[in-house]
Amino acid sequence: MSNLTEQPPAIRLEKRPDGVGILWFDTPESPVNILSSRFFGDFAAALDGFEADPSLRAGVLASAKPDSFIAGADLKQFVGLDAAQGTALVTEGHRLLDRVAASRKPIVAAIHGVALGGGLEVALACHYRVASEDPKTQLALPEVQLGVLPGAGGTQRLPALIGLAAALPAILTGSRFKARKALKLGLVDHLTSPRGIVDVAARAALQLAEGTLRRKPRKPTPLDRLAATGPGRSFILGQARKDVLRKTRGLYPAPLRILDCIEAGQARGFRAGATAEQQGFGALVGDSKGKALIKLFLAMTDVKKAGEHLPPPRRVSRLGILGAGFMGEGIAAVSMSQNTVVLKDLTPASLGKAAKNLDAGLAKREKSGSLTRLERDRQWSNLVFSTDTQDLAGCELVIEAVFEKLELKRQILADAEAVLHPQAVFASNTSALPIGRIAEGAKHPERVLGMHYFSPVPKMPLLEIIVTDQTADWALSTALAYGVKQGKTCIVVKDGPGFYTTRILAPFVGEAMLLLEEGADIEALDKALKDFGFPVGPIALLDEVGIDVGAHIARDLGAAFAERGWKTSPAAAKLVDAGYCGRKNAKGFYIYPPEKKGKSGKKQVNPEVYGFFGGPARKSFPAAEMVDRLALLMVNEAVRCLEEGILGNARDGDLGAILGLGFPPFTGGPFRYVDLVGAADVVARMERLKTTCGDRFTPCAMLVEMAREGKRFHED
Ligand code: T1G
Repeated sequence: MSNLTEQPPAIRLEKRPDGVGILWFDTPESPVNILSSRFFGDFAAALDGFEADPSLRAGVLASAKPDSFIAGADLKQFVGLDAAQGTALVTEGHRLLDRVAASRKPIVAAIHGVALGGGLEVALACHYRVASEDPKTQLALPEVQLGVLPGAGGTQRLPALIGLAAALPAILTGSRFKARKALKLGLVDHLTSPRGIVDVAARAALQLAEGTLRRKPRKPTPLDRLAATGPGRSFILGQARKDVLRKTRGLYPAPLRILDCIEAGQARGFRAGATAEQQGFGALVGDSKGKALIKLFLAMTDVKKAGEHLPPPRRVSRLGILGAGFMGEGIAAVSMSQNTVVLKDLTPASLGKAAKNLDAGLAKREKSGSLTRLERDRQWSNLVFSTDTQDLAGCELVIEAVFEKLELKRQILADAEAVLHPQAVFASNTSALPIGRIAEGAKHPERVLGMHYFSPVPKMPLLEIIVTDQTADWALSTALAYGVKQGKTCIVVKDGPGFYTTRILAPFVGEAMLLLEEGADIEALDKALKDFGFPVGPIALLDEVGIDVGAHIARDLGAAFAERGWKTSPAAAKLVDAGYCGRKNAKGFYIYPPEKKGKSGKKQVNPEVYGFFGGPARKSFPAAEMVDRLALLMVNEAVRCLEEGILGNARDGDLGAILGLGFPPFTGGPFRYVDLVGAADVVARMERLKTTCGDRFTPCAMLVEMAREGKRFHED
């Protein structure tokens, strides 16, 4: 990385003979344009040149990067900021963009590729926006997902441009808009092809300067008319606030701050809104929750490079998937855009069901405009449905997703090895069976590893890749590269009972069972963990995953870790014997009312299950105790996985727990949580529980050492 003085400016001004000045964004030494503090100086200088030059009548903001406009503010810079520094940074951003907005010479944004966060705010300050009709072009204000808010005018300019009703969900969810949708919303004014976009923008800029082009006013919607009245506006903002509190349980300050900014601007004008934004941004970027979410994003991009030290991956042009059940079908859904997918199962019936669901998924995406008809047909034509193992020939990667039976998986591997090239990778999607045991007897154990996806596969971002001490680096490299291509965040862990994710989830769910045995109430228990920040309570989670799966894992892992005082409630096994598998057979801890208009009604506790936990009489437990008993067991087991080398580093541990198991993202994950509250505090709370609940709350050696020496898992 050369030092700043040697680097070329991040923005340069090109003066065209037609009187248009092109301001080219080109962040040095970065694949994407990012708005760092250095950017401000360069932008101001370029604007000075543009404004001062009488030969220039209009301007265009464009990116010199191949496929991205601007990816927003420099998130790496945010990590070290306190509240005052955060406010100062965005106040300078406001000053710059106010210059753009106030420029007497019209400035047009030429948007090809992503325009995210501050990148979209730069475009919002312009007088006209031209975008390329290309799948790479995506516009969004994703700041809320990072625990902050749009700090460069977005909370004011977006509602002004597309109306309050359309802007609220866009800013409160951070959802991305493709070009056609952006045009429909009035977020951009004109679509064109990527190639000539700068010339099209230049022409528009000159027409604006000559007054021969005006932005077409957006046709107000009924909600816009409602929002145009004081009472209507308060109603809309009030509803939005209720919605945010219901969804976030008040655990995420950013969306509430966003509403404060919008309200201030709507009620007292742009300047008041802008000031609220600058203060709000500072408060959020200085807060531990904002920092944890920004570090989570940086960890997710960082882990993409995890395979750099490995041999080059084999390109996968043909993927085999064994088992067309819910998981197999989901893996096909995230792979069929990449290459040929051979989905194999025993019977045409099970293949037919998967085919129907995959086709319905494609149709839904075409209907939502996220997929063209052409692209839909292309992906469908990549699917091969087969009952013949011979069709696996030529696959560079095969993933099995059949029932969790060791003997069955070994047989499947043997059958596949009979037709696969020795350099083809065989992966198991088992969630707990040790990979080494599946590979016993394999002709080429070096090609065997685990690729543990999470349900539902298209939605869950994590892929846990498990290696045995025999797995070859080329096999790992191939699986890792393919997981990233599927859009997954991949962590690599060592083989062992339950690997990392299932191993830390088992004591968490196991403790919930023990609490029910001690008389805890199902709803109170689930509510306590959701109030702590988990998206789903442990009992509802067990109903979703399957009580049979939970009982299976509890038995296997219980045996593996019994010597450490792991205590397993026999109730789950008894429930399974009595036919309770959870939501999948509508016989579980909750009763789920039938869906109405695609919406599922409020579930009710199934009182029958209390018969397996000492009867209907329940007693209340302090929420904090229930949270500690479950969350601290998960945290302790996570640290133990690092101690034993199952995990390579704390970053992967945090990613795995958040993206795979829903550990509260605003804590940063189990390791950052320990850093946040202090290892000494965690050890003290565990020691207290050990005296009342038993040895399973013995803090692991690494945690005790961290507490003794005041160490942290993360330097930043
Ligand atoms: N800041 C710093 N680095 C960034 C960055 C950013 N905003 N975006 C990307 N990078 C780096 C990334 O770390 C990696 O670096 C390299 O670029 C390639 O990224 C004031 C407050 C743009 C869609 O949330 O979604 O603006 O590892 O591997 O898969 O209101 O990155 O090579 O050293 O991800 O092609 C809002 C975040 C900021 C967008 C590209 N912006 N970025 O994806 O490549 S908040 C975002 C992305 C803000 C203002 C506020 C993606 C991408 P390295 P990559 P990719």
